Amino acid sequence: VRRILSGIQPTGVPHLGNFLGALRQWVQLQDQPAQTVVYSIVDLHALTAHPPVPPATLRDSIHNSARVLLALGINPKKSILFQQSQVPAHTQLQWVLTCVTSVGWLNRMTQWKTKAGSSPADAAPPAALKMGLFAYPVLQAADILIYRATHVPVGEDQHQHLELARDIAKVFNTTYKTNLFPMPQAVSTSAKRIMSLTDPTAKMSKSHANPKSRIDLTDSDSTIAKKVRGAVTDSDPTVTWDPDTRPGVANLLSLYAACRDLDPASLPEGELKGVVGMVNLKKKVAECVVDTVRPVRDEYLRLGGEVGYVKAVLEEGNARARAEADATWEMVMKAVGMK
Ligand code: AQP
Repeated sequence: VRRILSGIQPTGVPHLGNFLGALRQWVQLQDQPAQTVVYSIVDLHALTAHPPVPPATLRDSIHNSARVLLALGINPKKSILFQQSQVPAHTQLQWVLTCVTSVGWLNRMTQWKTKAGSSPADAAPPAALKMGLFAYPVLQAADILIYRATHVPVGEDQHQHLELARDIAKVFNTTYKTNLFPMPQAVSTSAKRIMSLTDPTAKMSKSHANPKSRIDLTDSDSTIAKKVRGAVTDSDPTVTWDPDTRPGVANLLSLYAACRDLDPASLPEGELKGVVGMVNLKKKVAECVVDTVRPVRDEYLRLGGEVGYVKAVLEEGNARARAEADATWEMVMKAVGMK
């Protein structure tokens, strides 16, 4: 039986990169028979943001993330939608996993190295960096393993962390001579990493300071058009697929392709044949992004009048997730000898 788990950080409003890289797939996966599907708003992970997210903002982001997830089609009858911090077994398991995870493994994590800003791979990270950021992938492994998940739909940027979760599962099983944790495997979309509109060499990110760098799933049609118009490209007016030399144009083509389920390399000689000039390309891209975002945003706005419903969905999800997670925690305590 498949057990599916994934999560999203409430560090802001989910954006188009989250949607095309992961969330769209969350919706599709919940329609298959005989499986357990668990989707988490991972607020404990959001505490690793620096500077910290102000409490009132975090509270709003948790609620708004739930609203966006419901708006894009997560169905609480088919999936358990819950808030991570309300299920204590995540952090309980994290501690146990921390005790079998090597510091060397965590030091190799690209996200840690990027966020730590230590570009030479062997440079020591600044001492003021927080333990939470370093241990983030262990909590992520606990998020997955506490549901004994077999399938994890995540964007390409998270594959290294998932690989680590498998290593941690393996070392736990070996250390405690058990087969408690199955090896979780990634489920990927064809949309790879969606890049920032203002810097096509960095990924589109919720927590980036410049809101023009991303398209939020709650943006109006005119905001989307404005952001796409402002996207960084280059001075060549032709439309070609050259991710290495023309990353800005490639990112626009990737967006178009992902929204329409096409191969981006095929666009210059296919659907976008004859399009010349960045203004024209951006018009085309804005149109298809608007078509993709509009239904989600409209439902999000409608759910603004249903605060009680959104809260009730999370509360019920929290209780169901606790039951699932506590069952695994019992098994972990027995395997380790705490019970
Ligand atoms: N740019 C992206 N392109 C494709 N997929 C992406 N994902 C994130 N950014 C992109 C995927 O979205 C899911 C949820 O992400 P997350 O909230 O757990 O954390 P993140 O990867 O750190 O996303 P952000 O938006 O960059 O958040 P911040 O700024 O808070 O760090 C994941 O499956 C991720 O792969």
